[in-house]
Amino acid sequence: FDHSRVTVIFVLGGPGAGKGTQCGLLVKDFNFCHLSAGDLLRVEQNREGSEYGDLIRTCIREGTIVPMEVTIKLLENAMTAAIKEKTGDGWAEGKGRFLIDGFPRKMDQALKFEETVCVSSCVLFFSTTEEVMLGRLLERGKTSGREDDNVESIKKRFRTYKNDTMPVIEHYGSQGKLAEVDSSEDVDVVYKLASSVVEDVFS
Ligand code: UP5
Ligand code: MG
Repeated sequence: FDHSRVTVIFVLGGPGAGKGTQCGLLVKDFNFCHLSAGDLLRVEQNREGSEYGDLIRTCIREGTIVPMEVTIKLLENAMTAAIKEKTGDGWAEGKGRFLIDGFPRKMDQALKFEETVCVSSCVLFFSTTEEVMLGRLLERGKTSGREDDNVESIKKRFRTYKNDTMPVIEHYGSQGKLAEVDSSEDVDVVYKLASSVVEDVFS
């Protein structure tokens, strides 16, 4: 995708930091297409005939990262489909705005995606403490049905986040592309900060 015609914002933050919640709100105000890498993987996991179902299930439960080829392909396909669907609907060709949520979570994915799919404009980083994230995930786990919303899996997700994803965040920090938002507060307080970051990207 041509970076001058498609805007990609990566949305990062630890498990339960509030990425999905904030993306859901940003979509309404900024006409984004929201693609959650985790959601795309969960759909692929359950797709009949998928050759990656078992692999994805194991990685998600263990909090490890699915091989990047799988995730990048899913994202690329979803971007192509969104552009096709939205062209003519306020998305004059090439004005596509994408929020890519929960990706890239490892350096190799970041480099590969930007080399082969599209360069990102900015990285929106939701930061808070493990204590806050744990509380939110356990609460959500009562009803989410997500196989990774249990203490065992959550601990593994935190470990992967520290070891693999923090270096990605530092990388974008050193490129001057990182916009950090404290996501410890209430949803609407966090949203004020997040939406002002996005306004700056488009102004
Ligand atoms: N909540 C949200 N904001 C709140 C606030 N301000 N105050 C109070 N409560 C708040 O929020 C989590 C919960 O907190 C919700 O109940 C919400 O109401 C509440 P949510 O917005 O869902 O947080 P989010 O950051 O999206 O948390 P999520 O659990 O989705 O984060 P993960 O990054 O862990 O999950 P993801 O789906 O991205 O990935 C899952 C797995 O997929 C990974 O562990 C990995 O195995 C795999 N994966 C890959 O392999 N590769 C990828 O590229 C991506 C994923
Ligand atoms: Mg999410």
